[in-house]
Amino acid sequence: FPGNLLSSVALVALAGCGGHLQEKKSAIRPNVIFIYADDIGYGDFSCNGTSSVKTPNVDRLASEGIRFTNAHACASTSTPSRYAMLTGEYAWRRKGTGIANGDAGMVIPPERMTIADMFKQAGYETAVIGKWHLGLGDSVGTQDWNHKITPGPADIGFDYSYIMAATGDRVPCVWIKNQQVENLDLNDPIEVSYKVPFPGEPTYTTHPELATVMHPDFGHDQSVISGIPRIGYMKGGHSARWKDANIGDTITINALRFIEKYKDGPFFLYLGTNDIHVPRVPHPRFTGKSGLGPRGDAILEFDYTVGKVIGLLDSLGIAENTLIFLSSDNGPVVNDGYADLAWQMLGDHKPWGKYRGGKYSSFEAGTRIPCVVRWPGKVKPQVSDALVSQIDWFASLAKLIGVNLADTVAPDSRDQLEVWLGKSSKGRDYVIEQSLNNNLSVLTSEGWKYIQPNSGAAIDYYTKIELANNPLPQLYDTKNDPGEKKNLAVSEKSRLIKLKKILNDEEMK
Ligand code: NG6
Ligand code: CA
Repeated sequence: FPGNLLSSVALVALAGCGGHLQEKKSAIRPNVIFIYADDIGYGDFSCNGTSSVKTPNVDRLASEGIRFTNAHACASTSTPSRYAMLTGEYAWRRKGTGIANGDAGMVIPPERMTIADMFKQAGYETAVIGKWHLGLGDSVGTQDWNHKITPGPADIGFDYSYIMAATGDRVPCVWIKNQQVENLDLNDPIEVSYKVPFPGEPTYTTHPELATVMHPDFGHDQSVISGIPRIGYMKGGHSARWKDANIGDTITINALRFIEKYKDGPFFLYLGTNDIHVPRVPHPRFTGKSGLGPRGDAILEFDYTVGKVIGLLDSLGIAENTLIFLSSDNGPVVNDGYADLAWQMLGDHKPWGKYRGGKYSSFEAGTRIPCVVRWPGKVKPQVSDALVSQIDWFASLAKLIGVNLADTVAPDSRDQLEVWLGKSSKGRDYVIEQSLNNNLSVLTSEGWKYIQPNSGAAIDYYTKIELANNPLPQLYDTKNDPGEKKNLAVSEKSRLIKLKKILNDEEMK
């Protein structure tokens, strides 16, 4: 047996055994990789049918594994989605889990057990590489970017971290390796503010000519870093600033190095890509290749990353003991604030597939994301229509590796291992969805969807996305009406009451 498939390795503290560690004979411990895309929609991959962009590596993964058609992220924006995925607790239960700025304090408190803690405690080597977007340090604006920043990923279970603090469009635009800024010259210290510009430092408003790589369409008019105007102000750290065209490669290379180093396993790698979040500046070798402009080219770059990862697993001979989850943090957006011709060049491409809305929205395209699970030899290739949610990765993988979770850990996560491994088609009874406005929805396995009444804007002024905010309750039959066009709240009163109760009960927990 390869080292990480030993059959008797998971030591489990069993309740009622006086704290004695007991071996669980049945547990196996594959490597686990999350390839977590940013803003890639259900329809962005060719395996999901409505894409004009060819994604051969994702499609290969799908054909060798399970392609889920009814999989959900926990929220339609990044920070709450990642918070819930990593902690197994819905983000809407916690304050301060909305879209984080680059100077946010750590959103997951160190005392909360994460899925990385779980793997680490079970003896895995753990890493997060790529987009973080979960804050660093004690509280907003208090970080000293020129020294070790704590708390950080190491405090919530990641042995190794190589991250962007927030998003590609937010300062600080630097790589942070094991909680220290990489390539920093201490004679040019970094300062960050989300309140006021630094005196004498140019911004896009004062110096638009500095935007040599990309211009904003809306927002994104503060510090100009590496030729791109961003959200937030940043001073110093010139030697550490990333070049956007290299972000994809930097993340990929670091992920490959980690896999290679720990090939004997078991390892847990959370690989969060920056693709295809704005600003979309894939490497020049992808420029013009999709025919859809930078957004499509960034999808190609994402697919390239996937290809590199699965290619390395093949060449190291560890594909069969590596379980991959590929998914996205939220649904798609076409124009998210930069002048990158995304609408003009969209053509027939449907990032949202047959669903309505997109990123930020309560409509299905907000959280119904692409999802593929591959484990050669263990998982039979198939398409699964089971209703699944990323909230369950935690409890399901705990089950897989033989860890018993205390009741206080991952409270919203349920063991759905059989479904994730394609042995059962009976997924969740319902999933809970969360929008930008923190509006909640319930979708049941029968396809009934209830969206809470909300006074927010119906359509986002800038992105043009239909947010599904409506002062009246909405009820859709998504099996027969996947585009959520016909509100049945009045004619299906009893169903409405039933779904409302599910949501109320969840909120009371
Ligand atoms: C929005 C940004 C958007 C993106 C988003 C977070 C503007 C106008 N829009 O506020 O560009 O950064 O936040 O995206 O600033 S997420 O995928 O990380 O949640
Ligand atoms: Ca996102």
